[in-house]
Amino acid sequence: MSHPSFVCPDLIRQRFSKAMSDMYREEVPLYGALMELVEKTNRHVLDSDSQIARQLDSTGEIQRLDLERHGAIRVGTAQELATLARLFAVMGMQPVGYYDLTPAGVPVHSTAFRAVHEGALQVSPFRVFTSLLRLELIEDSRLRAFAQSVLDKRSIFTPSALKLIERAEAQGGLGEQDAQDFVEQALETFRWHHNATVTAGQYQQLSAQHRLIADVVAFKGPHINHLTPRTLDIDIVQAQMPEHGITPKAVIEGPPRRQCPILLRQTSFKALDEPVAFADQGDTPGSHSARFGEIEQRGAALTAKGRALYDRLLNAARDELQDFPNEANAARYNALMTQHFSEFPDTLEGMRQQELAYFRYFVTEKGLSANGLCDASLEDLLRDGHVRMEPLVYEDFLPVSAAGIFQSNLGDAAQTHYGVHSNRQAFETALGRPTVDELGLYAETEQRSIGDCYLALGIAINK
Ligand code: OOG
Ligand code: NI
Repeated sequence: MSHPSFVCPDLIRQRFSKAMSDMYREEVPLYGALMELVEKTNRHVLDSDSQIARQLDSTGEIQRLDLERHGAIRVGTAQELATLARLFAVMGMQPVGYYDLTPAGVPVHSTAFRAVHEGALQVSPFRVFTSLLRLELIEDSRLRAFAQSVLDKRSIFTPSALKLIERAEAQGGLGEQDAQDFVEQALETFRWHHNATVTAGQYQQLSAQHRLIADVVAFKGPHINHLTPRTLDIDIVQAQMPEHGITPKAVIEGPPRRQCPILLRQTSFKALDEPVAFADQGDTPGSHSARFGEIEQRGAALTAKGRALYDRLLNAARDELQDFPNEANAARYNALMTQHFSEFPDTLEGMRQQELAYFRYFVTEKGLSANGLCDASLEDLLRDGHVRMEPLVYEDFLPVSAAGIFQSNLGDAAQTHYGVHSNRQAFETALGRPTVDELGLYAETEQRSIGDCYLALGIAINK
């Protein structure tokens, strides 16, 4: 039992997510413009589609929609990653999933820090996609040693943040004043730094190896590189971005548009060129681009079987395209995706019957007033309208999409091929703990909702 005067970690996360959004809005005004466009679109969808409005209302998602966002950061060393895991743990966030981006030519592997229980996600679904640079992929051993020495010298956490993390671990939580200080101090880690820690020449060398390496190594800390609001209709936002002075990437990543959205669809606008001061250049501004904007639309979480089908159809469409999606082939890519995904059932019932997605079940009024249900199966309850279902929201990320988002910001010139294999074990060693299996979390949430229905209807759970 945690101490009664401790602030609930979910509330610390909620406050932190708001503080991060306020900071980013101030630093990157285009993020504010994107937020406004997303809010307007969401209002339009809710006003014009009563079914979506009803669905979001019944799952409670309507209350978290405006709070919902994810961010992304990139770190350079095992120690930075392990300390971040401790910092996020203070806010009730655990590393969920392992994403290897090297097959797509991006020298990082990643996880997403997020809340794991549906109750906690409801308070704040804030997630941070966190990548660890794989320095071992720098071929030039002198440059590798240089990068390592620069990273070893920096400390990305304030002394007070470290103290508060230790206190939270020792006490099992933080009181009100400590929680406020923690949010303020933790925010410092993610702030943009105008001053680079390397000279212009060193920056060029790192950047020539891979632009991402320069982004991680040349600065004081892992600046948040985007914050992504959740939209209810990504195609509308993509189409309207240019009118709002925002240029989107060529294609929307993830599955095509469907009646029943699945997984995650994402689009972004290109990273901005921003002035920075290199260590040897005094006031002569250099420039660096890292920060961009992104929006996402979330759909149903898929089971392992559903995910395998998704991966197969995505690969088939991409194989047929024979190229990375880009401006020139965008229309063909979209057509191929729609064509291949026609094989994926596009009704909730179809997805449930084929066990492609996870669901949450709710007792209906009719169920509550019915008698003699003690022998009913879930099938019976659904058929007779005693229970209804909504898909579980996908709370995670997609490696192919993430690589597409990275690439669109690095420029096509950055397409490198690495011969190495994914190394979850090395990542988890760096992290200091295993990553959580996301499918297990969805399965538990689904089971809990079935258990709640049985309880409400007086059905023995182990029948
Ligand atoms: C992360 C890119 C991936 C997503 O939403 O898939 C990502 C990064 O650029 O650091 O944010
Ligand atoms: Ni993102």
